[in-house]
Amino acid sequence: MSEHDKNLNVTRRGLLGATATGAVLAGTGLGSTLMTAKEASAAAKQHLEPGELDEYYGFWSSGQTGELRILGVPSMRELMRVPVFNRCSATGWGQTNESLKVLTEGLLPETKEFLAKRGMKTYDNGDLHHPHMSFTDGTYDGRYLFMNDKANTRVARVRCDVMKCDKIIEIPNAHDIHGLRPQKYPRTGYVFANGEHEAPLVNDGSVLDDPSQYVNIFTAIDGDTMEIAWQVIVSGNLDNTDCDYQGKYAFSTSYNSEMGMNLAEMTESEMDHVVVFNLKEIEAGIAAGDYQELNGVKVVDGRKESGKNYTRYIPIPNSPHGVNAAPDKKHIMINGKLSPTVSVIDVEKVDALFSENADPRSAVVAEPQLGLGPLHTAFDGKGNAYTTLFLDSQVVKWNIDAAIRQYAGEDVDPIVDKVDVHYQPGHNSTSMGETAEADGKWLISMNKFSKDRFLNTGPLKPENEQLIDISGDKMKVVHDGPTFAEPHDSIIVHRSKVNPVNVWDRNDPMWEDARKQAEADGVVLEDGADEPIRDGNKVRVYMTSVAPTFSLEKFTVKQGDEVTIYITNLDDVDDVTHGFCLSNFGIAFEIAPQATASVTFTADRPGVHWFYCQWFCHALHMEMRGRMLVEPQGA
Ligand code: RUQ
Ligand code: CUA
Repeated sequence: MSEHDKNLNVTRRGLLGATATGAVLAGTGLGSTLMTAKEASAAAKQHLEPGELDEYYGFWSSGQTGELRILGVPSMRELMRVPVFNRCSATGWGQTNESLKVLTEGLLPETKEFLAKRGMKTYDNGDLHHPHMSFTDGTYDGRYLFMNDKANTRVARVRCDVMKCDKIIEIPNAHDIHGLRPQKYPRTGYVFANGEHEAPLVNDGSVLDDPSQYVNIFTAIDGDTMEIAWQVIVSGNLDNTDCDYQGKYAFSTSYNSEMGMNLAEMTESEMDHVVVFNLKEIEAGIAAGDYQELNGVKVVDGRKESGKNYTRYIPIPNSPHGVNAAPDKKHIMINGKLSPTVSVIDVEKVDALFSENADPRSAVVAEPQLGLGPLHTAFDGKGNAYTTLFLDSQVVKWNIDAAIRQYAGEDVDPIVDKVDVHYQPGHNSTSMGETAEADGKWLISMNKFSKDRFLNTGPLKPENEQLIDISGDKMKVVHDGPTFAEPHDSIIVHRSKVNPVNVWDRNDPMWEDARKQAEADGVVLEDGADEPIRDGNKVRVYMTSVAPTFSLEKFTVKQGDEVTIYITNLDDVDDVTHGFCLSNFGIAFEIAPQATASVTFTADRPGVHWFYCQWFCHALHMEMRGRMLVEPQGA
């Protein structure tokens, strides 16, 4: 750390107070520091020459933007945006029939009804916090990515072969899905999802101010079918979650064990808790019929007073937030947030919690004091943990074994190193760090504020994700990366685990409905049809595309017709994606090589309307266009 950095650090701490606002103010106006020679040489490892490929895929959530992002690590180049809960102008996500099917089929009937009254088919916003890959035997298997939507209580899945979302489900009974993790062992299996906000179990408007009728719901989803396996009612709210490497337990933090309804009530007690879910007991309870059925889901009672072995509650100071399983397959870190500590749970001591009169704290084997505002912890696979300190604007590296020995009474300091980050970090992630194959090369600190780190963009500023080289004893910040809302969480996956295709398989289930409709119309999607097919006031137009032409240069429909346009992209060359944009109809979407995509709309504007290709595909891309004639009503 340079002298200048040290001073900044002191200033920031001095001004801090114990509030986020204090820290925010303290960060304002701090100038960027020049890179030292040492830092510059570390940065050289991070820099890739043009054409060089990254060693890792980074899968990023985008918070309130609602999409998934793919970055290359360590270059931090943004490679792709995968729309999930949001609407996307470029790909037509939220508009094509194929995407609308994904976005609507998993909604609850009452939600569909509620949205229909507002003239909507689905939500068009989301709050995507936590993207995580499916596991087999404790490491990533490259099948799926799962992610939550806090805004509208949904869970989505993205297929890693095509990097498109193929399932979205709304979670009944729960409210506002926050923490989410896939089962690590033997495989995923379950995807665990926390409902963060407590609500009356029967939420029909008759209860407001009786907290005793409020509950929180933990959900296990079957990651293969994307159906809900079971739910558990818990005491207190639920924040983040993770699970062990044994396939026995899941752990969820609760910052509102008080079940308070406002800030003062929520932060009242010094101790909150982490809920331990006993998967075998829950499965056995369901098999034995010990559940109530709510909105078609089997729900067991795991509240403190239930007297059941479905859950245990381990007291943790104070409004704990992140939960992170260490790659040693033994330790689970519970990040204290308002407490300067991380509580370390030994999974081998969890079995004993389910025996009678067990001390619920007996599974805690360390609780190191790390600094102010510990939120999330990542790992290097070499016995060290890296915890973000929101209030201190630092990442602290600490040794797990030393922390355990200190807790047992030995005079050791577990803290190995601290580095300033800019500013106020939330999540962090390390290369392969949430798997048993953590490799200790890179750490991303996802910072909630960038302040002065970039050119000023006005009152709304980007966030800042920083890349930190953790291969040595000392951490080195080697890259600042501005991100639009927001680098909430990420995972860093070695590229050997991920193997996307270059062109779609013509048999892909994504456009199953189009295939069936074409069959019924006696059309082969790959051939298209010379004329629109009329079926009452429904008209279906089948087109193909080969750069730089659509198979139809014009077609005619009548005003008021419900028109569906199917386009099959016959190009099977890497990267020749076409687009279909129907101007002044608000219609635009992507058709990647060998894909079929479709859209349905009402032809309510008479006249000639050009459709054109909106993804640059060819030297004659501008000429890749055609006309739709809408004959006026009565003509
Ligand atoms: S939570 S900043 Cu939404 Cu991931 Cu910890
Ligand atoms: Cu096809 Cu541009």
